[in-house]
Amino acid sequence: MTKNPYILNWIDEMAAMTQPDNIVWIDGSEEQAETLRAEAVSTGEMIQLNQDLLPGCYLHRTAVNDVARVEGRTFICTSKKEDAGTINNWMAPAECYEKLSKLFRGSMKGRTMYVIPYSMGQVGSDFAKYGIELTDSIYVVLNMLIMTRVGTAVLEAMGNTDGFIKGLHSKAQVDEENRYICHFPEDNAIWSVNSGYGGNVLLGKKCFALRIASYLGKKEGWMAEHMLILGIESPDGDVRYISAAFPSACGKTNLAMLIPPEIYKKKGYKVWCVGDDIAWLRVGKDGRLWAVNPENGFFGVAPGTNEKSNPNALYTTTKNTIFTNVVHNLDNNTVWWEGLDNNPPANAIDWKGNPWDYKKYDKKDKSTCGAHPNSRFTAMATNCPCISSEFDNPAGVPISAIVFGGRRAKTAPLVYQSFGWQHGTFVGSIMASETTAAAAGAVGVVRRDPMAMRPFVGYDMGDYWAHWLDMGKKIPNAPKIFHVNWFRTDDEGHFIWPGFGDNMRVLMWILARCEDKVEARETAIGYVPYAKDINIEGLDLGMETLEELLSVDKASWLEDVANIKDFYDQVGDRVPAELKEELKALENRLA
Ligand code: OXD
Ligand code: MN
Repeated sequence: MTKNPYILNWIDEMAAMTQPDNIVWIDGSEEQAETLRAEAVSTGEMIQLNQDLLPGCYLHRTAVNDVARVEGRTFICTSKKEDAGTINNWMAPAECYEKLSKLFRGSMKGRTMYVIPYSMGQVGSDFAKYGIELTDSIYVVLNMLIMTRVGTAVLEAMGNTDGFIKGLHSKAQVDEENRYICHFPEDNAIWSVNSGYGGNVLLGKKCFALRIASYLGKKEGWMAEHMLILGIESPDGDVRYISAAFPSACGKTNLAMLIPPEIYKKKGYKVWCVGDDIAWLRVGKDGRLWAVNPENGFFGVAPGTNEKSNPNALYTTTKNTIFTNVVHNLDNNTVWWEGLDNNPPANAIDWKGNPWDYKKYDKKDKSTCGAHPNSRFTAMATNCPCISSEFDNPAGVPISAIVFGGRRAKTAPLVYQSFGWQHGTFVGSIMASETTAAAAGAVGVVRRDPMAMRPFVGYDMGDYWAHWLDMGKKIPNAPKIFHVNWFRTDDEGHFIWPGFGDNMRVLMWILARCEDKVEARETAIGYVPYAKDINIEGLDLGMETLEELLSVDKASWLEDVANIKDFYDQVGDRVPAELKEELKALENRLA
C-alpha cells in the first residue's frame, strides 16, 4: 500500500521482533471491515447482536483483569527523567525498549499483525497528525476504524516522510504483571503490551492525541487538551463554541451532547456536539483560539447513559457500535447496563461472561454489577443526532470560553469566572475531583487533576503550565476561562444542582459573560454570578438554594490552599512563578 521506506523498514523491524504469521494492511474499506467482523465473531472475540434492533452492533468482553487505563503502568520515556516530570512514571528509553522487547518477542506468533494507517484530524488539514498502529487485535482494528480516519488516503497524505507516530500494540498474554503503556515522545513512538482495554490500546486516543500530542504542541506552539467541544446556537443562528475539561467519567460526553431545557428549546436554541473527549487548539489568523476534535467517534462510558442523561448518546449507539463489557440480554440478543432503564434483563450474561441475576444486584456493591462500571460504547461521531456541521471543518471552530470542572461535593461553587488567562491557568492547575471508575484504583478519593490532564501530559506538569501561560500571550483574542461544579451535595449527600440538560443554564451565563452582557460579583476565587442571573425558570430549585450553590466557603477554600501547596510541591521546581504568585494572592484574598 505504500513505498515509504520509513514505514516499511519500521514494520520489518517490528515484525522481526513480534513474529506474526502474516501481515494485513487495513485499507479503510467496508468490505475488509466486514471480513474482520466475521472473523472476530467466528473466534468468539465479538458477539454479533440482534441485527434488526441493533444493526451493525457487536459485543466484546475484555479479560477480567483488563478493564481500565492503568496509570501505574503508563510511562513517559524521555532521555532526561526531569523532562517527564514528577507526576508521570518515567523509564529511560533504552531500558524500556529492552524490557518491552522481551515481552514483544514472538508475541504475535500464530497471529496476524494488522497495519492501521490513521489520521487524527481531517486528512490533509493543518491540524492533522498521522500515525500507524501495528496490532494483533481485530477488536483494536475495528475500534480504530470508528475512532479515527483510517486507510489509504492517510498513507498518501504521509508521502515519503517519517513524520508519523509509530504505535506498536500486542495483547500478548494479557498479563497484568507485564502490562506496559509506554511513550517515547523524542522518537514519536508508543509501545503498549499485555492489555486489550480501549484506553490502553487504541493508540490514537490517549497515547497519541493527548500524551504525544501535548509534547508536540509544546514544541510547535499549540495545545492538546482533554476537552469536549460544543456549540450553542442562538435563535438568530449565531453559534458560540465552548471547550470544557473534566476528569474522566465526570460527564463530558453528556455535556457535549446536551439537550436544551424547555425554556431555551422553545425560544429556538440548539446545542451541537463537536467532540466529547479531546480538543486540539491553535491560534487562528484572526487572533482567536480555534479547536478541532481529532477523533472520529466516541468511546463513551455506558453505565448511567439513558433517555434522561443523554438521549443523543443512546441514539448514537443504536447502529454500527461496539459495546465492551456491558450486560448481554439473551432474550433478544441486545445489551443492557446499570442506569439504562428499570428493566434489567431476566436472562442475561454479565460483563465477565457469567450468568447474571439482577435480583442479586446491590447498588452499593460494584461486584454485583452486570455491566462493568467502566464498560463502553464505541460509535461513529456521524451517528450522533446533534453532531455539529463543523465537526469535519478542517479549520475547526473558534472558542469563546474554556471551562474547567471537577466533581466536588463541597468547596467549588456551581460556576465562577477567572480574572484573566493567567488566573484561569491557575484555576485549571488546581482542578480536583473525586476519583471514578475510568482508571484503576480507589473510587471516591479527592485527587488533583490539573486541566483533567494529570494522566495525559506527555512531559513535566510544571512545563505544561508554563506552556499554558505562554499560549495566553500568543492569543490576542483569548477565550475567557471558567470553572464549574455540577456535583455539590447537601448534608444527606444528594446532588443539589439538577445537572444534565439544565447545565445549559450555567453555560448561558458563561456566554453572557464572554459578551459582557451580565455583571458578576467579585470574590476571593473569581467572579461569581448574582443568583438572579442564572435562569432557573421551570426548575424545582429556589433562589435560596441557588445562593447556596453559588456561595464561597472561605474555611474550606483555605483548607484547599494548603492541599494545593502540597500538590505544587509534588509537581516540583518547574511550577511557574506566576502560578505560585496566584496561589499566594488567593490565600491573601481569603484571609
Ligand atoms: C476516557 C478517559 O476514556 O478519560 O476518555 O478515561
Ligand atoms: Mn477522557
